[in-house]
Amino acid sequence: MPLYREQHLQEISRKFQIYGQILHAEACKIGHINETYTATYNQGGVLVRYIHQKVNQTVFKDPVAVMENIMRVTTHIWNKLIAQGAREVTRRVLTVVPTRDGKSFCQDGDGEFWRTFVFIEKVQSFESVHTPNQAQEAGKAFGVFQSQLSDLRGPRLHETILEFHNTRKRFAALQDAISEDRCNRAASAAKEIEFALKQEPWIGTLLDAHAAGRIPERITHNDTKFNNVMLDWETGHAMCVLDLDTVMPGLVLYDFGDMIRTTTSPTVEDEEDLSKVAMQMPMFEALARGYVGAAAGFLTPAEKSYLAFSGKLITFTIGIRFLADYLAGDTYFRVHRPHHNLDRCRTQFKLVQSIAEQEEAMQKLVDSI
Ligand code: GN1
Ligand code: MG
Repeated sequence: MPLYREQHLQEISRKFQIYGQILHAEACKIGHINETYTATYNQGGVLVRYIHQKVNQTVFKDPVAVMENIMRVTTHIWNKLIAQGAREVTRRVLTVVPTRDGKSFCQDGDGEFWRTFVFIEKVQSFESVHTPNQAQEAGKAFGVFQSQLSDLRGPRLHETILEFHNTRKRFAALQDAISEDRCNRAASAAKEIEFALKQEPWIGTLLDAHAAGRIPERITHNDTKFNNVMLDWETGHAMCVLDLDTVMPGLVLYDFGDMIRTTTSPTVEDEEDLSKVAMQMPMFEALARGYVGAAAGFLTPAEKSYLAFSGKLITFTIGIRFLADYLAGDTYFRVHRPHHNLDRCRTQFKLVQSIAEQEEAMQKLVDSI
């Protein structure tokens, strides 16, 4: 990390209620949106780590609302775990470290928002799934998370990104990006554009089911990527889910769909060898068993009937977001190589096809659980 960053981070760190001396910090490369650092402190002679994170305000226009949601959600889960007599609570739910004046975030001289979390030790996350057991743990972790929040009282959580998973809106944004073709990239994505536009007939399925009152709004995570699940080093059990910026009102299907997207193919999100990208039934079975088992207390038959479909829908939705961002010049998702967003889009579309081919069998399996 460049020195000026380290100095800046030292200043930031002093604003939080951390009673140790910062030794060093490393940038964490995971995540396409926020800037994240792992910082090591000497606290009473013991090395203790914290996460410092700068919120991307281009994406999150109202960071105060984001932090209000996060505080309500983490406090609720924390209280629940304590009441259950759970051990290692700070490894089971994210813990926000307050600033010295008791706030959940601070602002630096440039108006940037920073927050700090307790670093969870002896866990790891993965960019792709290696075993059905991991898929099952992911399903269980997000099912438990939704279940823990099913009795959160008080006002509706803030919608921190409006219409986040609204596929019709995302589709319209793609159409705009195609007609603008700001970077003259449409020709290089002609096949992907053609594929995307052909899918229009089914993109509103969940929006319509919700509007007709068939599926309810709940509190959902909305970014249930496998790499947001922390698995214990020793047991392999899911300990905690991360990245709570988009916890807000949503459909459980959006969460399950993103789990299908990120746990059922053995590949990473930007895999370039498309022959490797495929929805694998044993992974899906494990995922569905983990999720349905944990969500059984609240999941309705109508919600269950869309579980397989949700994988196709969310994978498609993220695919068109990558495509639209590619066409617009990579302004939203951080990229690490030329055409990165196009590669990501291709991987998603290959997976959409693979899910579509197996959708019926996937739903049959869900129905049997
Ligand atoms: C972004 O924060 P990160 O990188 O996990 C994005 C998600 C996408 C994901 C695709 C706020 O998540 O919606 O599914 O990239 N988050 C936001 O990898 O847009
Ligand atoms: Mg995220």
